[in-house]
Amino acid sequence: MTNVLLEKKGHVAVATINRPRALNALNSEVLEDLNELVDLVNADSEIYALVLTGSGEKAFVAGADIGEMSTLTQEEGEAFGKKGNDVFRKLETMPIPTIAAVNGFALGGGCELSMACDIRLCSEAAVFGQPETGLGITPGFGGTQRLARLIGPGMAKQLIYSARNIKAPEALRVGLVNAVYPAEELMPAAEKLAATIAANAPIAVRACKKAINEGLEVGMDEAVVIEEKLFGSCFGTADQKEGMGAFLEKRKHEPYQNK
Ligand code: CO8
Repeated sequence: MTNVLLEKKGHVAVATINRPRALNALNSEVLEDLNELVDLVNADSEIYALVLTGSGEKAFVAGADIGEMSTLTQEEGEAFGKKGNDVFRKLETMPIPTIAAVNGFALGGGCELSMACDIRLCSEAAVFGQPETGLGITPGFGGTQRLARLIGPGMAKQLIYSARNIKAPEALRVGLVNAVYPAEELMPAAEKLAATIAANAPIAVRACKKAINEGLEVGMDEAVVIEEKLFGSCFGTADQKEGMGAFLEKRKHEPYQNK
């Protein structure tokens, strides 16, 4: 995995997309490394939350690699879109929570990558956008779908049709990011949030992610049943017993054991 760096800090993993000479643009190799990253993190039961960022001062990810895409045939274009979609869907459905720390340009595939994470925080220098129609293509790594779900179809259509980039304050206003930080405060804030999440009962946190993600795909009658089952499953865990026991005994709970 040469294009993605992985560091563990307690129960938090920090992954950095590391192709700074091309502003971390997503070529096939980077997509393969992202795929491997998800496998590695999923296989490590000690990791409870993941922060994803980009290397360098300028970019989170400046998009899919335009050089690699420029000569694709129709079939190859569809296959490249599927390759990205498969990786992003795998990231989106990872059991643990994911936070995108957007430290600069998040354009095209970069904006799409951030949207495949659960939470987006960004620096004041961040720029988001789906510039694809200006390049003669549609967003191809889930942008038409996730942007519309995140910020509503009206604003998503405006941004995608116009190919207009937006800066951090506007991204905050439209609900694309949860918070904006000065550049030097972004990673500490993202890691602090990840550590806060990681200190809660991991099985319960994972159940919440599953309930929200799966519930959003179905009608409310089915959605509440998804929640009921996951809620019920928590009562089979040692962490639930410790968490509620500690409350009733008026003491701080022991660190959760992920069981
Ligand atoms: N792909 C390949 N190389 C890139 C990309 C990219 N997306 N973005 C930047 N680079 C490279 C530049 O070519 C340059 O390389 P070099 O030094 O060898 O010339 C290097 O990174 C630095 O970039 P700039 O010199 O352009 O830096 P600036 O600070 O002047 O500009 C920008 C920064 C504004 C981010 C500018 O680089 C830019 O506009 N980049 C392209 C942004 C873009 O349009 N992204 C969307 C791409 S399309 C997409 O993501 C579709 C996703 C779905 C695909 C589905 C396919 C089927």
